[in-house]
Amino acid sequence: MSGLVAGGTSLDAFLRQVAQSTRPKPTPAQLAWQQDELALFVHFGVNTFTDREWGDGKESPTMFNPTALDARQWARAAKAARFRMMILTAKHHDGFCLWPSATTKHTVAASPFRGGNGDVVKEFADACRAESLRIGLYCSPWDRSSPVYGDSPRYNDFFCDQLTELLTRYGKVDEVWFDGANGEGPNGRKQVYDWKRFWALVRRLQPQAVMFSDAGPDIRWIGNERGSAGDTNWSTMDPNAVPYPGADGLGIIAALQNGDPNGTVWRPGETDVSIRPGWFYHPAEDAKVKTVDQLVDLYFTSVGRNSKLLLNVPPTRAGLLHEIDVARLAGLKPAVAALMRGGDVTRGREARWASTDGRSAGCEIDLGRVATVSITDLREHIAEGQVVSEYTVEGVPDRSAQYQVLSRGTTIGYRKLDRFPATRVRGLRLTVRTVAPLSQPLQVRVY
Ligand code: FUL
Repeated sequence: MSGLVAGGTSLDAFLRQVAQSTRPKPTPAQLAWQQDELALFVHFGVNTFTDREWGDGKESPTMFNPTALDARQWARAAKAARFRMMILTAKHHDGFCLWPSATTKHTVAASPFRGGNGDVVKEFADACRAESLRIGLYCSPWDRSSPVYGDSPRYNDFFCDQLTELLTRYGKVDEVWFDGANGEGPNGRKQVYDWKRFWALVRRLQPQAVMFSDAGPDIRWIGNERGSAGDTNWSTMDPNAVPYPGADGLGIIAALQNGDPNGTVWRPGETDVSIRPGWFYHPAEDAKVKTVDQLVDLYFTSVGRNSKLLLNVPPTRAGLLHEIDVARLAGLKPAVAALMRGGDVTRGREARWASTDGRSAGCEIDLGRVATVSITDLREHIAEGQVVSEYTVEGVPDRSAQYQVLSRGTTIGYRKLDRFPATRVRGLRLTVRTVAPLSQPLQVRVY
């Protein structure tokens, strides 16, 4: 692997090092966010009780009445399913606050929940901590109940006050989630959000938290709610491609799906999708919960495409995750493990790396026995950035046979998983093209 790691004394080696070192890299928080792989989204609020997806802000807070709310049950289900974080809709578009905010009367304090003394955000944060899960909060900018929405400076103050409450009352927060939805329509109220101010406030109050929105600044939306990251998915991005959350126009979805190999910022994509057709719980959807096989597919099209899966599992009116959802959730990781049950066949075998120039590299692995394989799992050392733009994995059952392609694609990044028909192999060959030299050999696992 001598030619792989830029070093040595030649001018060529020096130039390679420069090309590598100027590329964007993740912050420690972005890296930890990605390594978690799985996060649970929790949509809960007045919509749970009205059976709607978007409330209009006119709901009476008295209808919010979960009778058996147990955030520990959510957290235990997440933990048991190997999820590492939970993100709660502290406020959705209807403006109802799941915490007793001083900014509005449209909150849990005006509901029968815990006799008006309840605080769902607190119970949620406590439950996350008890189960060692990271904590994320979603605070919708679009607010249909706030009377000052549309009076831009006043609403921006109001929104900052809400963020301040959320980010100072509940201890450490790891992700702040902003969406770009706005259904006001052409004759609706027009609010100009002060995104720079919101982002600076979050940075000041919770410097370690990553911020998610279509426009980052730390994590970008993946461009759809179907659970599918771009097959080509760079974690680098042109910050001007999506100027603000909710921006639409030509090329925006492609920019979110694919990122940009020449992008100047590190902004990995998060894949949010619901286990049910809706984001909020609706009894009529109990028969439409995604199956374990569907969840496995989502794992491959998100985590397996250099993204992170943010899977929504909405609590019922009782305030509990439904048993069907909990069972499906619990089935995901074991089902992925079952696909890999034969173990990594390259384990303990030497990968002989060769590099022809700074833009390509490859390795061969002799397995020492014939093995049947059906999954490749490739990983770049993303702490130093992302550089692979094309890869091919080939296998051969014996020395006299021809190599055949097992998997091929474009980007790898944190992790690229490919499934293919079971094939008998003894020798493996990986070739990659890169946009800058690899800082370290790729991690290759084959199951
Ligand atoms: C969107 C919202 O409009 C949906 O209701 C949901 O919360 C989804 C995750 O984000 O912007």
